[in-house]
Amino acid sequence: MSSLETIVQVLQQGDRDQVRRLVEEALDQGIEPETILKSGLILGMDAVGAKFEAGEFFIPHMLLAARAMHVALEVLKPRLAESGAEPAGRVVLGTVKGDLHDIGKNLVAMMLEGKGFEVVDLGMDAAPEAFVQAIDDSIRIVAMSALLSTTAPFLKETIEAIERAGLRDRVRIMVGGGAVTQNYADAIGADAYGRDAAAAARLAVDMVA
Ligand code: B1M
Repeated sequence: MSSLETIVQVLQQGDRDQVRRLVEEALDQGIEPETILKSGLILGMDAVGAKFEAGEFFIPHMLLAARAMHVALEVLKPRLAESGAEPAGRVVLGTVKGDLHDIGKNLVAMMLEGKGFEVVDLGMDAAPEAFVQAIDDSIRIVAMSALLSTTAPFLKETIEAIERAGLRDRVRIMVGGGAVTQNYADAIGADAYGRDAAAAARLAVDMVA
């Protein structure tokens, strides 16, 4: 089994120490951090999601895998975020109300920081009012993540709250996450849809260019 295939397997078992060791080894072998992320860690999380859907895994399995994923991302963080970029602006980022998935959001934060953005991270379960309150004169972009079909409507509610507060013209709004598509983003009046964290960072750079 290749080292990436082993990461896919061990992440599903939620073994933090093993995952950390395997990610460090993969880096030592010269495997690109983005490859470790996409072909190891994210594939592992997808497998966890598929097993949950099939009734083979339950919430504790997802939590253990998420904890292992957090540890792995800490190892990858310095390598993923190629630093040295000039300050590019400030971004408010959060996972929307009712949604407790933060791994994708954290990845987006890392990639944005790598492009020189300062990220105001509202965490997960961030209410529309929290986004509105975080928008000050320095904020150029509002970025929101939603993983559940039940929480995706809060993307729209947050955009509407920003409109009601008279702030819509001041910021560009980007959305993403498993519950979101380009069509959905267009329908709710977002300015951009990020397919993944790297795309989100590229879009953010374009937005402030
Ligand atoms: Co949940 N969960 N979960 N879960 N969970 C999913 C999302 C699910 C798809 C699993 C499944 O059934 N296949 C399913 C959602 C189905 C749906 O609504 N369509 C689901 C469910 C149903 C639930 C609960 C309702 C289960 C229950 O209680 N019965 C519950 C809801 C809790 C809540 O939020 N209120 C729940 C709970 C949890 C845990 C808390 C146990 C845990 C999260 C822990 C944590 O995040 N700290 C968890 C996990 C781990 C998952 C899976 C297995 C993995 C999520 C993940 O981190 N993926 C997930 C299945 C899956 O996604 N395959 C699942 C890796 C991460 C890198 O991907 O976040 O998609 P992702 O981010 C991607 C892109 O989406 C994008 O960039 C990243 C890649 O570079 N992206 C953006 C994300 N945000 C972006 C923002 C952008 C741009 C791009 O611009 C701003």
